[in-house]
Amino acid sequence: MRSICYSFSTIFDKIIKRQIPAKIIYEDKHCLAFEDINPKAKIHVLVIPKEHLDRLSNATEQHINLLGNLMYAVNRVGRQLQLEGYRVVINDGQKGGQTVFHLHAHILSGENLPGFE
Ligand code: D5M
Repeated sequence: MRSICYSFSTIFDKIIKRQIPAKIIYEDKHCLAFEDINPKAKIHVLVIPKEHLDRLSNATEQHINLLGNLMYAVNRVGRQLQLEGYRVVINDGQKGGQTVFHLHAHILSGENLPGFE
């Protein structure tokens, strides 16, 4: 049987492999969380799955567990940092503001964030 080996080399894949440094604040079997290098709020953490998926809109049924594990890791980070509230943002695709093509959830907190009304 032929096995196909895809190589993924986004900056986040390199952080997972510890090839470049990051301020890692949380890790479990499926996910990693670290401080965003260019924070948009007092607290700005990125949560990523260890398995590569480039963007949310490319998720299929086979990624349901990955998506659940990602949201659960967001919950764990919120508890670990004792956040009183936070916003979770996922940018999808260039037109959605995504710049790093390894799925990630932004956790923004530490101040009163405006609502959408
Ligand atoms: O968000 C990509 C985010 O990734 C953006 O807020 C900057 C952040 N970033 C880029 N490189 C690094 C490293 N090396 N460490 C930590 N954070 C990083 P997007 O939703 O794709 O626009």
